[in-house]
Amino acid sequence: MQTPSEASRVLCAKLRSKIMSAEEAAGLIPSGVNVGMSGFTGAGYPKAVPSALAKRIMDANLYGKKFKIGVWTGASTAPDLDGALAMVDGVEMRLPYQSDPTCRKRINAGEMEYIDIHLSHVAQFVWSGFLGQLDIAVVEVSGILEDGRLIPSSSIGNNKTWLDQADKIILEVNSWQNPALEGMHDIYYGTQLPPNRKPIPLTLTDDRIGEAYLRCDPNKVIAVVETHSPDRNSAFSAPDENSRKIAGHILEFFEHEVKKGRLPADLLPLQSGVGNIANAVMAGLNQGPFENLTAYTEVLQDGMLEMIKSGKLTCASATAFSLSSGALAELNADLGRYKNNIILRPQEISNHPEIIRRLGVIAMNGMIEADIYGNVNSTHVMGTKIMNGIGGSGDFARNAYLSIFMTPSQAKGGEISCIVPMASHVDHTEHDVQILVTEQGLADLRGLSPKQRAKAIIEHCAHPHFKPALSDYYKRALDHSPGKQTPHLLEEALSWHVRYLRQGSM
Ligand code: 0RQ
Repeated sequence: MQTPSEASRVLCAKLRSKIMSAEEAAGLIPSGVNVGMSGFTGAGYPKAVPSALAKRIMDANLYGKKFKIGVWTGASTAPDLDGALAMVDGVEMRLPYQSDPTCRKRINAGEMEYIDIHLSHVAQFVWSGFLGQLDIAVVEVSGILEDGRLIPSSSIGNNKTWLDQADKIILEVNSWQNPALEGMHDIYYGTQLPPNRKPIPLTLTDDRIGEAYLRCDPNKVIAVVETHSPDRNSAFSAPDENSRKIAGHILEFFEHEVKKGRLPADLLPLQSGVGNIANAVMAGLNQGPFENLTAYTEVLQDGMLEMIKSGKLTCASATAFSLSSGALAELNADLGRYKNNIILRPQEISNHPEIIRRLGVIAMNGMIEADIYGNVNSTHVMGTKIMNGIGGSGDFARNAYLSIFMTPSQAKGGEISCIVPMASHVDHTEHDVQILVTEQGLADLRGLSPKQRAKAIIEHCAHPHFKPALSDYYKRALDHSPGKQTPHLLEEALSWHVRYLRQGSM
């Protein structure tokens, strides 16, 4: 046990008595358990216990002992969690999302099991027992109140569920996190399982429907670890030519929809995926004509912060931050001001289908490839290798008012066409994809049949280098396909991928 420092943020006497080192806390996690860790896109993940556990696993391995755990999180974490545990081959099962290079390598080598789950599904899967027992929660918080309630950190993710469902709890109290985070969160405790489920009373992006603190049974807490470490930064490059063109097509489309009366002048709540293209769209909106915008999304990136600063975005609801070091420093320097505009919620609420449908969210997400009919692959390179995971893209795409997917038209220096005859893996079916955008243009697929979609996608989205071959495939499919609803030449449909795997070019 350790004595708390004078500036300790652990104000609850019962929990103060459980303060110990990360190594001691890691010693309480045995092999074979399922551990629910905090963390979402590099924000609010535990900074000390996972690394200490990785060290312990490495020591066990040296003595020839197998030591593996199940790791459940909100979404992606950081090298000192996913990276450290994957490095020592300490993860038996990973869910529901990762973006770590070492983790990805293990998964694609068949050394780590991975379940890629819609982020809104995770909590209810655990409440319902679909994933087995959650043994231990390891959750970062930014403080503990005298009565034992927890001040959440820079992400909420699945923390409410982990604290509620786990048999035992380890808390990391990170004094690096800004104390002004207190009051920014909205934790809704009204969710029920069917048949007792009630409507979620959230009708506007900035509605607060819950509490500012996480509840926690102090009797379940087996360790409290004090840390002082920054969140992982998400580096962003300045928008490149392609990202700017994609953003331009989307802005033009919004203006057209407003003119047609299909979108209000202040648009509808925006959801934006992670990555440079998403950030470029936000940068475009920040320069554009739209005012009084709101965001109902899962991660808050640099672009959205800029829009809050400029006054274009009046409210952003999310479950986590995902900021570059510069933006993070800026946020922390003035968090009190941003607090009026930002609400962090549990991911089962930030990504809830009922709310996304009710608010009429405009969903904008990245993709790996789309086929000529608009089926989208967000997760698997060449159909078999995982990149990251579906994340929240499916929660938003299926339930959005407008579902937009975007990508440069080519990858790997032009060797790969991101528009292919048949998607090598499908995360979002043609039914969930309304608008496709590349730097070449935008295909509005609403109200089009599969054959009409194919023509629009090839014409507006394909790169000129691949357009003739795609048109030729489609024409021959139209002539020779046994069914004319969604024409394909099955023996040829995936030949582009096979060619790339064999020759390094599609
Ligand atoms: O590879 O890293 O080796 O250079 O894929 O591609 O163009 O940098 O795009 O960073 O926006 O990521 C779909 C992966 C796009 C992301 C995906 C290669 C390319 C590069 C990355 P390198 P870019 P982005 C909310 C929503 C699912 C989760 C989601 C994603 C790398 O958007 O993970 O939407 N989405 N969540 O070279 C082979 C192709 C390729 C390709 C690109 N057709 N074939 N490789 N690449 N296209 C957030 C959360 O859920 C938390």
